[in-house]
Order: sequence, then C-alpha cells, then structure tokens
Amino acid sequence: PVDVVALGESMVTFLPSRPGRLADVPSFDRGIGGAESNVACVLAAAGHRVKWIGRVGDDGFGDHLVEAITAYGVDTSAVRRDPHRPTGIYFRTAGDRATDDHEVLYYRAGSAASAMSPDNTPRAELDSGRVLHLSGITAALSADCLTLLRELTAPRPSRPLLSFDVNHRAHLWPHPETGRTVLLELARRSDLVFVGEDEAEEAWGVTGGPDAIRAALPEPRALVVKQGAGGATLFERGDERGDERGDERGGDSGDERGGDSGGEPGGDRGGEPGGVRDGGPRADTVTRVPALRVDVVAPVGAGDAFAAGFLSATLRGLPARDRLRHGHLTAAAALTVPGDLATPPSRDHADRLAALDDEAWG
Ligand code: KDG
Repeated sequence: PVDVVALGESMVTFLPSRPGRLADVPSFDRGIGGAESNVACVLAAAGHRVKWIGRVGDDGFGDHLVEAITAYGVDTSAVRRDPHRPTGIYFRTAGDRATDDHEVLYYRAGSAASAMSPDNTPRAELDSGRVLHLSGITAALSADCLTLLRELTAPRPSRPLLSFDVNHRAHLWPHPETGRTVLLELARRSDLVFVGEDEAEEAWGVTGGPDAIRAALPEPRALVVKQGAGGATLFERGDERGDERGDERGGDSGDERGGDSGGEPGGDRGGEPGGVRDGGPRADTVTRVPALRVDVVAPVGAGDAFAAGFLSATLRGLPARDRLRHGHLTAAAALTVPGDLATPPSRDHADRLAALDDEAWG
C-alpha cells in the first residue's frame, strides 16, 4: 500500500537566470513546481511510497513533469494525459528575500489539470493511501476541480487521513470572498491542516496568532500554524486515543490511533464541528517548535517541504515535537535553494538533527 497520495496541478516552472524584474530577464531555467507534487517528491526522497495524481497535457512539458517527478521515486502511473489541453507553466522571480516580494505569472487557465473532475480522476487510486494530501490551490483551478475537492473532503467510511494545506493563492481566485469561504470549508472538513500565520490573515482576516487561528478552525484533529522564522505551532485534540470504542461515524475501527505519539494516521475521520464529541469538547495539546535559522534564498516550496517532513514523521509515529522539527528541517533545505525542490536531509541525518537538544533548536 501507498503511504501518501497527493493530488494537484504540477507545472513546469521558469526561474530567471539572473535577478531582476520579469520585464528585464532575458532567459530562464526550467524546473518543476506544483505544491502537491512537491510534497510527494520530498516524501519519496525520504523513503516513503508516494503516488502523485494529476493531469497534464499530451505535450513535452507534460512528459517532462511525469519524467522528473517519477525520477524522484514518485508513482505517476495514475497521472492522466489530456489530448486537448496544455500543461500549465509559470514564471516567477526570486524577488526580495526579506519581504518575499516576487512576481508570479501563471499560464494555467484552461490547463489540463484545470479539467480534473470527479468523472475523470481515478477515485479508487485517490483513496488508496494511508494519507490523502490536498491543497487549496486545486479548489481555485475550476468549478470541476472544486467539486472534486468537495467530494474528497466529504466524510465517508474508510477515508484516508486527509491532509490539507490551505495554500491560499490570491492570484488564482477571481473573487477573494469565494476563496475565503471555500478554503475555510475545505479546511474544516480535513483531519490535518497546514496554514501560515500570514496566510490565515490574508485569506480569512484572522489576526492574533496561532491561538486565534485555532479558535477560528477548531474542527481538524490537528492544525499546524507555520510562523516563518518564528517556528510552528501544532494544535492536536487530546482525544486521539481516547475513543477506544471505535469510530461512531462509521469509519474504521480506530485501530490506527497514534496514542501519545499522535503519530499514526487514521482514526477520527470526518470531524465533528467544533471538535465536540459525546463527552464534550476535548482539550488541545499545543506544541511549539522554533524554526532553524537559515539564509533564505527563496521561500518557494518551503511550505510543501514542511508538510512533507511533518507527514513523514507522522507516518513514522514520531512525537509532536519531532514531527514539527522534521517539518522545519525539510523546509530549511527548500529555503536555501532558488527553486521549489531541494535535496532533503536523509532520514538518518534528519533524525540526528531532530534529536539535538533544545539549546541547538532554540
Ligand atoms: O508551493 C510552491 C507552489 O506555489 C509552486 O510550485 C506553484 O503550485 C504552485 C502554485 O499553484 O502556486
């Protein structure tokens, strides 16, 4: 069985060969991008069995994406080719490191991936992993893509653990209000949610830091608020092993609960509004871990790498602190390269770094 299935649009990316405005840059270096396939590539590099599901054009860029993502060790056998629509591409400048003030130009409207729908996307394959990783980008691509995401986030028996990265991309939403509502709806229906502190403010107007974000989003059993150089905070409902009777909503028997480690995916599928169950609201366990101090080259891909590191540690049943540390370690690798994907530390190396004492992590 597959550990993680990731669904989303991947694009060929073009990064300027020298700094400057897009208007002035004469040539570009080709790379691959796409938030969800980035997560898949980093997880595969960490030794997990991963499948990426997407849709690309029947063109050279589509060939390149499938070949490059396969070369990372990701199973691309369920990727569909669209004979009528092109593969999406995008250009981005490195921008200002301090402010992340960069230019992004997408050429993805009407792309092959934007035609993904419940009818043409292999449903059994989507549910074939222990974890299904989705992001808010897909919801913005088209009405069909949004329908697909709504179906995949609906509560249902034997749903894989649903991991959702909010990934608010303001350029992609024709109406900001729609993005705001949809992203909140999808996050509420997920088991594990990743959101940036700034992103929550930009998308939902939530200010006041991680606690305020958790208050606005109490449903997911785990919520990771990423605070850039400030670290990350994990909120996890304290009942993950408490419900020994099994899942009263008709899901699995709950035998995969991670207990104290909180590590194993599965268990409390679907979520109940407000995190309230028959015994009333359960308290969150809150874990905060500082980030590593690195010289940032480009933040692109760091959020995806963080999600991959966190998911990898989750699949391995590691405790909360180490799950966050693994997220920071893979993010640090991505922050220090210009493109979306860096070579992450090997599993042994990451384990050694994650085990350093608090002083080293302080
Ligand atoms: O997280 C990196 C992604 O933003 C990048 O690869 C492009 O998927 C992308 C998007 O839609 O912004």
